[in-house]
Amino acid sequence: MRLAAVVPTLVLPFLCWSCGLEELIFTEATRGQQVELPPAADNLLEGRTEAALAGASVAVFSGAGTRLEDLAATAGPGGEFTLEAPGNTGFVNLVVVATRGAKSRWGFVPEVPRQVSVLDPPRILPLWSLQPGMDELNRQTTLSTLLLLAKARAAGQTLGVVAPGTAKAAFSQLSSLVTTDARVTTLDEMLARLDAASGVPLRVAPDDGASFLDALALGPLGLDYTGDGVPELGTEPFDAALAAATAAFEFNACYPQDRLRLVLIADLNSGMLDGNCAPIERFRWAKDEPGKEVFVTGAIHEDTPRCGEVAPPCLDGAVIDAANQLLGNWTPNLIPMRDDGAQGDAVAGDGLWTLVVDLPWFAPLGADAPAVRIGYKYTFGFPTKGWTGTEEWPGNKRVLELRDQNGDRLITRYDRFGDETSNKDKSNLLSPAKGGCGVVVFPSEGPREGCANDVFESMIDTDADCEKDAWPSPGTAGPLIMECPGT
Ligand SMILES: [Ca+2]
Ligand SMILES: [Ca+2]
Ligand SMILES: [Ca+2]
Ligand SMILES: [Ca+2]
Repeated sequence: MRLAAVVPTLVLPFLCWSCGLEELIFTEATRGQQVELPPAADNLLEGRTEAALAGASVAVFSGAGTRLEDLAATAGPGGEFTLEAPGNTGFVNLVVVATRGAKSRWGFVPEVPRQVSVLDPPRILPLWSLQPGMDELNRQTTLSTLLLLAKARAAGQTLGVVAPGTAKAAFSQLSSLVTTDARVTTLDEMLARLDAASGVPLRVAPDDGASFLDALALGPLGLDYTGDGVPELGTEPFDAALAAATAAFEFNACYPQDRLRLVLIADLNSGMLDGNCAPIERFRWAKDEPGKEVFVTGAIHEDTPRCGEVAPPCLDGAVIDAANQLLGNWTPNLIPMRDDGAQGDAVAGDGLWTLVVDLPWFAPLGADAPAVRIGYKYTFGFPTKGWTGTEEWPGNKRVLELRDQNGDRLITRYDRFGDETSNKDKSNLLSPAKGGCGVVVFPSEGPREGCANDVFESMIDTDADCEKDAWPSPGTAGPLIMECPGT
């Protein structure tokens, strides 16, 4: 880190511990000095598996089922392990999986708070302090975690969108249901039989519709996991028992109705193709210089309904002003994007720059109804520098209407830096053959023959065949969630 070399001369003369080094560093950083924030110290998540799994490898998954590659450990001879979680990131609804041979034990962690200050030392967080019942990973924690995952899936969601407090309470409740509710007891007994025979061959994130139980692990002769003396070859009895047990408890995912999380991803890699399937000239307008970084700037779009001018739904002027500040309000090279693997950026140094920002929002009343829109543009520059030689292109902006297109309660917009065929509002270079007409049109403006409307989050082409094939990953960002009223 450059910090160690720079800070002593730059900051120490002003240093008083009571006034807070962190504030000073932020001030210097936002003034554009060559100062980097020191990373926050790790959160050390201390857990334990039951002794039978001593030496197990420990992996961590997000509530949506993504393996978090950087969080891994090996259990010691007593089953103890420590996961080193980066302190600059808060996590919710983590699934911890300890595996040794065919045996595995699952556990659940509702919330790991990020470190408060970069000055704080590494923080030790025993898993039991984050989730009651997590003193050790055992069959009970496996059962409870499985039920949380299955409950979310039964509602057409993932555990990632459940309010952590709601999931935490449900997890605690499940340890008593196993003795009081026959549906949960039946499932627990199946897990016990499977474990005695072959380990618990479960999958955290089975494909859509597939069983959490790995049928292949049942072997060619099957296993009697129902306890009637007849081996099962398939997962149906298990799936039915799991469905019944998920009906034994309740939780709901609740979302704020006045905010929506936006994940902007700007791809700065070379060799990218635009909407015409032609190479993108990244540095046609921006100058390529070492040490530059990607910034974004923008504001709530002027078409967004403003309260006092139109009937609700609308945004208040003060709310719009605050959001404009979050977006940089058209000051270039002010709001940095991140390619350091933190705060929503999935992978450090991969040329995909990420900004996660929570914006004011209302649900539009229909497909053609007014909605919250933003204008924005990327720059490649040094902090506080002007537009010249840094912006993607002069004069135009990108436009985006905040409508969730794939039901994940996030707006994830992946853009290729300098792509003049995308959501660039004017002088758009998408060819007529690809649906271009020189400008970008919102569908709510009515059909306009021959005009593209690339104004939403959209699928992307991940394999360079010029066909869109997948929704972009929101990285480590999850949707905004809240405790449900009355729970
Ligand atoms: Ca059986
Ligand atoms: Ca990245
Ligand atoms: Ca979405
Ligand atoms: Ca493709």
